Amino acid sequence: MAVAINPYLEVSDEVLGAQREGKPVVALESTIISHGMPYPQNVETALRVEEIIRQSGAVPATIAIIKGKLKAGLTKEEIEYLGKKGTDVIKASRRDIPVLLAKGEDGATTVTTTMMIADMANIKVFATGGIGGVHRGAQTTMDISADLEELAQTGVIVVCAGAKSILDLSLTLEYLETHGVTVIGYGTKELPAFYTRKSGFAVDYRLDTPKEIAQAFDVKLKLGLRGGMLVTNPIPEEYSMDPAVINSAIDRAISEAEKSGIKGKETTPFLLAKVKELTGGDSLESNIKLVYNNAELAAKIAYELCKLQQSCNGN
Ligand code: PSU
Ligand code: MN
Repeated sequence: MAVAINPYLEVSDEVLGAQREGKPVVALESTIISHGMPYPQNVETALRVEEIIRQSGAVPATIAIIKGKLKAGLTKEEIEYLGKKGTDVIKASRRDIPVLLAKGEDGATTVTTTMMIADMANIKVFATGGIGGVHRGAQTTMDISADLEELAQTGVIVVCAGAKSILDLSLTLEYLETHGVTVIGYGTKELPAFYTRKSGFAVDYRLDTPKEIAQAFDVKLKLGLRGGMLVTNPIPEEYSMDPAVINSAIDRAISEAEKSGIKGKETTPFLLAKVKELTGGDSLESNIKLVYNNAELAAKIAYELCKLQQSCNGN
């Protein structure tokens, strides 16, 4: 069994069972639980996302670092634990793994570390809300999320709702292009901007079905091409926000972050919390709904990919 050769990886029985039976599995991150949303909505959302994935015929694998182990598949109690501990859990990126594991500590996994652990556990599809990217002002701060580097090197499909305009979307797309990451728009030619369906920037390809997305990724795997794929799924119309409202909140949040000297890994959680505060909670509601929407799409892609993969042909 693959797990035996990695003493730090713990894949849950449910996930292992699903893989053995050739059932689709969808990975989920935990920074969105600890740093992306307040308690108790974070725990409610995390559990509901798992339920949606199950209803869509796949098995959820929420990923986190717990007591020095890389876990794929958490219990309800572990999700509750991370949600309650909130920002006291270390936000763990690639650079944090060696020390956290050596010390036996906990870590909330970002898109980067969730992709890494999913890949170790042979999970190919991952659903989240938004990815990190090139921050506005990166020309001087050099603040570029490690998520982009991970997409360049790790073979996992990441389903998100595009990127928030707390980032420089144009530079984020340039970076992805340079690193050979295909950006797919699900049913759209335009990159969605998380809270809104439009950004004014084009994606690389519009694909209209989960099957087409799975087919493209399957080609990538069969060719042995390094790296992941980014699927951007627009927020459902009824939950999308007024661009003027959300953009002014984002602008204010960014200027407050600058004034307070917020830097490094604190930047994204700070901006997310500020935007939520400035929109009186409306942005949290949209955020939750788009995560559900992404989970459903990811489950469908995982199902189609499973059909295309050798390991699932036995069924
Ligand atoms: N963007 C969101 N919500 C999130 C994050 C980003 O809209 O919860 C989280 C994800 O875990 C992502 C991380 O991987 O923030 C990126 O952090 P940074 O910008 O520090 O790389
Ligand atoms: Mn950063």
